[in-house]
Amino acid sequence: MSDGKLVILSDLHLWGPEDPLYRALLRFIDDKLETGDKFFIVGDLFDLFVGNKRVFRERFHELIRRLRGLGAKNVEVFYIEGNHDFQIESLFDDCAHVKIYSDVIHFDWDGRKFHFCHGDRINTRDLGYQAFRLLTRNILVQCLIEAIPGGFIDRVGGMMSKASRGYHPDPDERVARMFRNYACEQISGGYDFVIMGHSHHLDDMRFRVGGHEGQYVNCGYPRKHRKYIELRKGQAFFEMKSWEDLVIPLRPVQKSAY
Ligand SMILES: [Mn+2]
Repeated sequence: MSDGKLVILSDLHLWGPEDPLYRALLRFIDDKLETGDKFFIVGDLFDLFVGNKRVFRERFHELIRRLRGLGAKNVEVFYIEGNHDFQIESLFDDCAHVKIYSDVIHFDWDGRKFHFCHGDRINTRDLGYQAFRLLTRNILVQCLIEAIPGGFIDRVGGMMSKASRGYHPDPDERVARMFRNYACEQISGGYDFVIMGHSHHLDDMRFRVGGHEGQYVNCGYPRKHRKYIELRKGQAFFEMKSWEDLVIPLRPVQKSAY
């Protein structure tokens, strides 16, 4: 019997039902999540899911059904949109147990303070991306995304996603440092835990600021690192756990895409 735990995943970049990681995630949801758990998806669950479009709903219907079904198990789902999956809030409109966030989650649990965000706003030097984010989160463009046929978004987004894979071959140290600095700032501001994704850099660090110790975790790129993050009630820090049944051959095309 579980007291309820926090389970964290991000950056799966699922590309479809044939993706072995997709099958593994369905098993993960069935096996690892128990009554009272809170399941946090910290962005980029999908390699492409923009707008609540039928083409994406159909492609990922089994996963959507699983997430919807978690309500019956009393598992809450907190979904932070990433830069590959956004404007999806209406997908779970009718599910009280699934909450979608477009930016940061400030969360209190078991007497501790948590700061969750995908992390795509941290690298402010990536001006191209910051402009893209500003553009896509603009109300006019949002209306446009509503109106554009899903098939078109799928084609253009699919091409952009492939291009970004070549563009960011590997997570770089400089970006990892920016994320750690950001986490440290949040911890000095009073947070006990900072949880992010996006950088694809597996991280587990503790910062002590003026007698207050906090932890920064990032589950990296599960396709490569095969980790997820968990915190049980009463546990002092998050634990990086191995995703035992996740054996996925890394193909060049799946290399990395923030
Ligand atoms: Mn990302």
